[in-house]
Amino acid sequence: MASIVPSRRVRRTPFTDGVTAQGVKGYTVYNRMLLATFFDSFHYDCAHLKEHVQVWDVSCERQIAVRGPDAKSLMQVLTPRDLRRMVVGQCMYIPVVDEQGGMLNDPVLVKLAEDEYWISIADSDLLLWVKAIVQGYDFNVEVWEPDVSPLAIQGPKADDLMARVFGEEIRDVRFFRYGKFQYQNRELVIARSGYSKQGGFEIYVDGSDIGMPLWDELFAAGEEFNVRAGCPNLIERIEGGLLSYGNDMTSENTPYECGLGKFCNLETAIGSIGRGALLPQALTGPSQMIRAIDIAGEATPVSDQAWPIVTEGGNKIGQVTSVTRSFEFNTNVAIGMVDASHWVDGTNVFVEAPDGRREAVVKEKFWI
Ligand code: THG
Repeated sequence: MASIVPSRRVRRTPFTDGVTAQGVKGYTVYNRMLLATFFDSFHYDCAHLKEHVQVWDVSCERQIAVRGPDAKSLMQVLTPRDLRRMVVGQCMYIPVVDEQGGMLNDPVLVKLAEDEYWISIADSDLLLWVKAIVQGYDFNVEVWEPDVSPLAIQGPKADDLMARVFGEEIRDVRFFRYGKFQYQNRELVIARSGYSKQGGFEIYVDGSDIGMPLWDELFAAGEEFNVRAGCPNLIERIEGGLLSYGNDMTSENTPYECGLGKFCNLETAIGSIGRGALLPQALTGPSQMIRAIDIAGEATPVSDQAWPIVTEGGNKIGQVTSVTRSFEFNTNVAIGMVDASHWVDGTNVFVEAPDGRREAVVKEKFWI
């Protein structure tokens, strides 16, 4: 495929010079911003991620800042997840749905203060929705996109690298909690989170001006840990079942279909948008659900189209939404949406790949 031509519409990040210098080979666009897709190859990047440590420019995980007396009420209107027990210093993965219960986004919510949050969004224009809800409900809050760019440090050596730069206390940060750490006289929010199953942190870099100095310091300190530039890795995220908004689910899907029912508390999330629409499905369960799909045969190509999942007789019973070759598991790993009739673990199905029909198995557990 041809390259992405630079333009002001496709925003660069505070780390783009660093990403370029590290030899990025592929880009995608996410929240109208550059996001690297690979540096060496998906395979090499994946193997390195599982063994060492990587620095990821995930600036495209833009923040929606919400501050004011009604911030807490606003957030509970925006998500069917019960936020009453969320404390300052905590992060939560929250479904955000429309009035029909359709997924609008699956952000990480960061609670900065009783009256202040960051919504760390996936790839959809959630800022418009939040601003409109604030207007419609007449909430007393400010809503804006701050100059905050997440930098993820992922991999088994992430703690060692981060301790070098931010001190030993970084090791005490618990999963989906954050601490505040000093860097160049600025307080940075650093959470133990990130879009991989290999462990690590996300630094919410507050101010573009400190972006490259921090990037360079991480690479200098990481030399002995074999640090490399990386990015959310297609293989590892499918093996781990990490969902990609726009790929694995859209506003056509409910959180129950996405396996995010555990993040919906309809009994207590009173007043949340979409609650009424979701109630029946909360009782009966969805009619289709996201599943791991193990696809036989030669290495599949990556794809920008959903591949039908069919029965032997050719009836469509689902679709593959993300797929790639896994070298660790020596098979084609995929995420798909599968009808209730075929979603039980171990069900044999067929996938209509571009190069022909393949045997596949539906799995209830992902590979990692
Ligand atoms: N970090 C931050 N912002 C983000 C992402 C992120 N915004 C966009 C996108 N990623 C949002 N989507 C996800 C999807 C999965 C997870 C986080 C954000 C995730 N899931 C864990 C899992 O499934 O194992 C844990 C979820 C939980 O138990 O709460 O981490 O990556 N800042």
